[in-house]
Amino acid sequence: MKFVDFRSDTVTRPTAAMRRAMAEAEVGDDVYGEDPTVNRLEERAAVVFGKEAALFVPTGTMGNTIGLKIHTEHGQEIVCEARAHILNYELSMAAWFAGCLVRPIESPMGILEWSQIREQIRPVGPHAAPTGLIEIENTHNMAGGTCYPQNTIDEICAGAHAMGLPVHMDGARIFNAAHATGSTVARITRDVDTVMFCLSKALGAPAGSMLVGSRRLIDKGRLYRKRLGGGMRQAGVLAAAGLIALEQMPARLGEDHENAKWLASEMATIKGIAVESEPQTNIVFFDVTATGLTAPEFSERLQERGVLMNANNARRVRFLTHYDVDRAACVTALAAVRDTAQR
Ligand code: TLP
Repeated sequence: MKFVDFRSDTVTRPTAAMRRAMAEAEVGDDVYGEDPTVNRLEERAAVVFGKEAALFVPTGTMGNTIGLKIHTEHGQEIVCEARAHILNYELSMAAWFAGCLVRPIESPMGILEWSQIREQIRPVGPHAAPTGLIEIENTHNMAGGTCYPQNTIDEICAGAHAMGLPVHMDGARIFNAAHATGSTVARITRDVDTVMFCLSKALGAPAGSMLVGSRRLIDKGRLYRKRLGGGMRQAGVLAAAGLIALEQMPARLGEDHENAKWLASEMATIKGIAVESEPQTNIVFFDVTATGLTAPEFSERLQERGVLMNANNARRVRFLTHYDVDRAACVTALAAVRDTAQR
């Protein structure tokens, strides 16, 4: 059976242009700093984000792991939203590598306000662990691809910096945020100290993420990348695809957002399906409880109809749009969801 795959935007396969660039990539040993394609990708990422330097890492998880580590000391706290990827989907790496405790704050749309964060910053004293870092996720995956308003980011950064605290952004899908808010990634991240973004999600590269920030922090991060086993040698074959992801793919994200909106709005008319919120970008959650099925059962039945969407818990199913699922794939998915809900 041929499947249409809405499980994640991580499932995209490299485009023909990416495969060509990979085959032709000029390479060297990146641990010696001698891979010209990796160097070009790092320079371009820094320019695109308006920051001093960037570091190519194999995964978003490694980018966040290094990002958290370079700002903190063991025994500190990291403030983030309760459904943050760093807290729930990275095998407790904040504790494992940075030696920090995460202080989560619940927010229905995944977006934190400075006032909420301010309340969770622990006073220095003999009892509380000191806060070492503020982390925000943009777009917020588990809240359904929601975007931070610019003034909220600016307020968080201003408030944090006034207290001597750095801000790290998990911007795995920051280009989706830029597209949806009509902004640029440079403006969105102007005041954050570091940002991690993924080449391998909506931008379609086969692998790779970037950590971007000041030269001092990125130089420090490079050593942690090596410690974590992320010194990849002739990584230019991957960076070549990453360059295409960075330069060419952001322009087409509107198509994914339109497809997500279309599919979500059509699904909302199906009895038993409760779409959680109108999509801002390419991530949608829907509750299937009223169909009488659990989310894993619903997901399994979709699979029998050639459609892949994963259950996130007992009640909610997630789908993501990306360049490997066009409108025709959305039509197929809609029919499968309708059929499954109505049986
Ligand atoms: N997200 C994956 C899964 O891990 C859930 C997905 O399918 O959405 N930050 C955010 C916001 C992410 O969504 C992800 C991956 C990461 C970091 C980690 O990136 P990778 O998978 O490259 O380590």
